[in-house]
Amino acid sequence: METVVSNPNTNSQNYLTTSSGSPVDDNQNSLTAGEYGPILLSDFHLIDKLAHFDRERIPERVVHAKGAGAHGYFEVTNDITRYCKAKVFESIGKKTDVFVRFSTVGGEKGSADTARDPRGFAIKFYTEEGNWDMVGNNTPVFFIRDPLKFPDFIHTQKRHPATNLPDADMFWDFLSLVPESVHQVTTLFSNRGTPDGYRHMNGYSSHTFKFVNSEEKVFLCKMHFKTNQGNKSLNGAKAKQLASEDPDYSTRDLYNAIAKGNFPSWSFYVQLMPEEEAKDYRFNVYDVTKVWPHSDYPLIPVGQLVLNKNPENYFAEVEQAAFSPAHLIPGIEPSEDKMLQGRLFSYTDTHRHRLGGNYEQIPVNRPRNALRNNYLNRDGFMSVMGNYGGHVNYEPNSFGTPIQNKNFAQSRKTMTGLAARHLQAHPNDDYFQAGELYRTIKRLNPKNADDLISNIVGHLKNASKFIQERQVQIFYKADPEYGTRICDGLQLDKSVLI
Ligand code: HDE
Repeated sequence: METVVSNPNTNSQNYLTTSSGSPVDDNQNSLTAGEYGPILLSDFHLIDKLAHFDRERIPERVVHAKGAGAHGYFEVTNDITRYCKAKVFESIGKKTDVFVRFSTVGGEKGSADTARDPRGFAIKFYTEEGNWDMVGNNTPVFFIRDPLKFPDFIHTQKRHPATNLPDADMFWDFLSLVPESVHQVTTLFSNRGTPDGYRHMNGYSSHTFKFVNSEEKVFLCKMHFKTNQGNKSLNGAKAKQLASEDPDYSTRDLYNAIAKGNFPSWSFYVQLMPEEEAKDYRFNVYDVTKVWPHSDYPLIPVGQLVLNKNPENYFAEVEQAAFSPAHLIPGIEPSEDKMLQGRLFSYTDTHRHRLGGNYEQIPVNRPRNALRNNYLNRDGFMSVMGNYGGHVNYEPNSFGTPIQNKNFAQSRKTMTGLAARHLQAHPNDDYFQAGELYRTIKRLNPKNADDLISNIVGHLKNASKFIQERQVQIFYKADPEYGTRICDGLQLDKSVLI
């Protein structure tokens, strides 16, 4: 469990100072009236130190609280300029700085890295057209397809309001009432649900985005980052063992690999669909519970993502990193995916709560390769970059400040429809890809299908019987054999399957 850490002394001055910069004569003994007397208010150093300590914690991320991060670069290896005009893809060999944060989802900041959970896979590309954040997971799909369900779903994966304990009833009650979750549930309980650290897993945009080329043609796009280290998973027993023996397993593995010069990398591919093909495709291509078959939309290589530098300070760079799917650049746009639309609001909202309104001035979040010319958002807590000096703070104005440029307009699309709370109902759609996934896992390695069944049974058995029965029916609809095996594992009466 050794961690390789460099600990440079960055302080050129050889004496300690207060936070206002004046020399400290004694950092061991408080200033008191007499040897046994009370402490004096004039001990600024003590008061400053305690007061700062009292404020050391910021709100942890409501999801994805436990994570690790690293710096690196993205390099273009294939020309995709006919699909996307974003400058980050401009020429083969072009390199762009990145910062990546990996995470688990449900656990708190101190929770175990090896929990059965999706893993976050968030990349900040510091492009010259501003920061582009690809905020994905290690799974190509998600549990739900409407953002209105997200807080409820997350509540069920966390702690019970009364007991403050994870609760199998809550966990499965929600999932069994929301059958669209079964594809992701199948992924989660397969061995991919407990990856062997962060280096041995893929990353996916999961959502459909839009790539736009210089002629304003739109290609719907799903992004894949395939690990060059090979996919490796832990089996359920090993993951549980590590959770107690080395709860920071993935964090340590990533840090040590980079510290030893063993830089992890991922190959970036896209699946592209001309936008006009979407309406006649056999399922809703904006539905984040679905993958696009590679036989219809093959993977197109784009480049390499390499992580080659550990953070120097965890809090400054990893804890304060603020990713958002709304941080996009010309040529990369959100699609109509409802989940993605909800996310466009939620992330920057959480940053304002967690880090403050000027979160994008924090060095890790600054658009460091682009000119940040927004002199309209001024003031607020922690405006630490000069606040645009004497620039006027409105536009239009008569003083020659930077102005809008219509060349950067997003692609256009006609939208019509009834404003209503539309049910995204697609008959049978909830089940068929989950069934396909079960059959693929079994075809590739029957042992992995056995693990999937025992992982589900081992968890679902803790829920109430009526919930087990409802959930088994969902697995059965995905694939009769899949449902029957879980039914048998739980020793339920097979009549529930009819
Ligand atoms: Fe997130 N998610 N999410 N999410 N998510 C957050 O933002 C949210 C979703 C993902 O390393 C939060 O900065 C909503 C899908 C990652 O800092 C929050 C919905 C996918 C990270 C939030 C989703 C993700 C987050 C918490 C449904 C994969 C960690 C802290 C509409 C495609 C980023 C934060 C990091 C973090 C909201 C669903 C990935 C609260 C509302 C789907 C990798 O804003």
